[in-house]
Amino acid sequence: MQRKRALIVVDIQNDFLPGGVLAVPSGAAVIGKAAELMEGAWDAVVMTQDWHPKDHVSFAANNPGKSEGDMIMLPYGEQILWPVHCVAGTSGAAFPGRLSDRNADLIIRKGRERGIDSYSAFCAADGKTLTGLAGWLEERGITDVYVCGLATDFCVSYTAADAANAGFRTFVITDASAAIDIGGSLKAAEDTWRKLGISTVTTAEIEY
Ligand code: VGL
Ligand code: ZN
Repeated sequence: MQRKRALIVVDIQNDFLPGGVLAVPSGAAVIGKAAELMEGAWDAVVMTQDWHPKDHVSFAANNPGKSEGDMIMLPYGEQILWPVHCVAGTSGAAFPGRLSDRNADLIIRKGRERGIDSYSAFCAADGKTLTGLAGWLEERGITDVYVCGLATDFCVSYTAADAANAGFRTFVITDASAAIDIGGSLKAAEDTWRKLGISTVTTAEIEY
């Protein structure tokens, strides 16, 4: 079988970068790596953007009496509360200037529904609301999915897990990703990758 590879660049947005409201430590280093990857010979390149309405349920400010980092219970399960971030159309939600979307075939915007958070590029946090990305990749004959971006232990990991569960051979590009690492979240992500047969690679190991 001919293998076809897709690159998914997850949430490299100003709010997750130094100076942003939810800056991922060492997030800046991934911009150059991701930009370099996006110049490679992929069969498809997908970017994602966290893209929330102002009144999104995942913002601590929209949950009276709650603070950032608190957990609340929603119909679909536990939800961690974040600072206000990646509000649709703001500069915080934009890609940094150094990361061009020129080579993107598809840009997925997620977290647009007020009451449901969305880490994965494939599916919202309710486990039901699909973005259509699995079908989009399948219809193009993609067999292998490479995921990088921010944050390793949230949106990158959830995207990789859903890719693996959808039947794609899945890789996380570690040096083109950076983690938030709260409450053991990076270790939990790595455990999930092992269970699902997700491999890790570095940008230098990818051959075109
Ligand atoms: C993300 C927290 C909240 C991410 C998105 O892109 O990893 N993290 N929303
Ligand atoms: Zn978000």
